[in-house]
Amino acid sequence: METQIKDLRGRAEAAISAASDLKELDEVRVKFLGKKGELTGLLRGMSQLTAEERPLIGKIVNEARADLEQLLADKNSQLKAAELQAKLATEKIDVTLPGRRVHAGHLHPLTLTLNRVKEIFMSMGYSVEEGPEVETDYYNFEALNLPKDHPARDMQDSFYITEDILLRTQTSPVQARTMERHEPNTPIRMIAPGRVYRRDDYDASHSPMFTQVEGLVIDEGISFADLKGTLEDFSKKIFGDKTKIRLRPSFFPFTEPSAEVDVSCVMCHGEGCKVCQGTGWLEILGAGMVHPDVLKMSGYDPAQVSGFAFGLGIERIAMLTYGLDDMRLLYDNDVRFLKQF
Ligand code: 2U9
Repeated sequence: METQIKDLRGRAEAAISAASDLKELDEVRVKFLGKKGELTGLLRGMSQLTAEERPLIGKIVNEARADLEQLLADKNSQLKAAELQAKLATEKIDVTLPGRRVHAGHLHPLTLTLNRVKEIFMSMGYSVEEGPEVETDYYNFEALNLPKDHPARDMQDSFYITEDILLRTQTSPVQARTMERHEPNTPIRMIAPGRVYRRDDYDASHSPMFTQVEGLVIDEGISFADLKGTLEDFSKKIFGDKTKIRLRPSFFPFTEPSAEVDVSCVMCHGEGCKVCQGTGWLEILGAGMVHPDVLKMSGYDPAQVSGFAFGLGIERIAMLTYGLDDMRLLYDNDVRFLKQF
């Protein structure tokens, strides 16, 4: 029996050392040390031994089991370490690979243009006021000297919600509301930026919705010279120092006198080109002295104070500063266009 144990030990040791993975090693364990394994089988045969032989053989079997278990444990850790090593080799991280770019958005060209216009007027001490886009007929028309039957209402074909409520056609109602909020005859120096709505075509130069900035200055002794100086200053700041302005007589129901304001062409500086249609001038602003009746309507006294007002379209300024030939580019939200700003 001793030789049988020795032989079993030899085969088991060889099998353990030959095992190339954990599965194989476990098979070896079951074959030799398992419940139905060879060593257990040998133990069963001990019943045939004499009383003297039994403790001796028992000791040898136990030693063999302990040694083989130790060998199995050692081999087990060795194989586990090798498997981990192999896994690490395939999962290597290349820290030199370039990172994934995070695409951050940025402000829309219209917002950039509006921000620039706001900055210029804020630097001149203007406040920025806002108001509702859904307006009453009173603030949109009546308070601005456009009574119900006034033909000039047709100039701004409107989107009505009810007979008395409409989408504002200009930001002027914000000025009327601001005047009403003020103590009568106290100075105002404000701009009102925002979206306005008119029934219009949708093409390269028209849109039923666009962005306006209107301005209003009221104080004692405000004159047409203040208006002209302010708009000249603004034009130079937005289009460059060499920009000239030119005023032509015009008509608006809420201002008297009224003017259209042109700037020297931003492309050709007055030489005449495609953008200015050969004239050397671009129309960008409407302006005038606030009509006395408009002052009165909002609680101001035209005998004590006077004021000027102006209005411009942000889309037009954006198209001129960025050289765009189609206004719809500003509304399409095509990322290929937007990412250029
Ligand atoms: C009050 C008094 C006066 C606002 C003004 C204009 C002239 C004007 C248009 C130009 C092109 C807007 O973008 S545009 O369509 N605006 O020409 N707007 S004066 O006058 C006011 C407003 C409110 C109480």
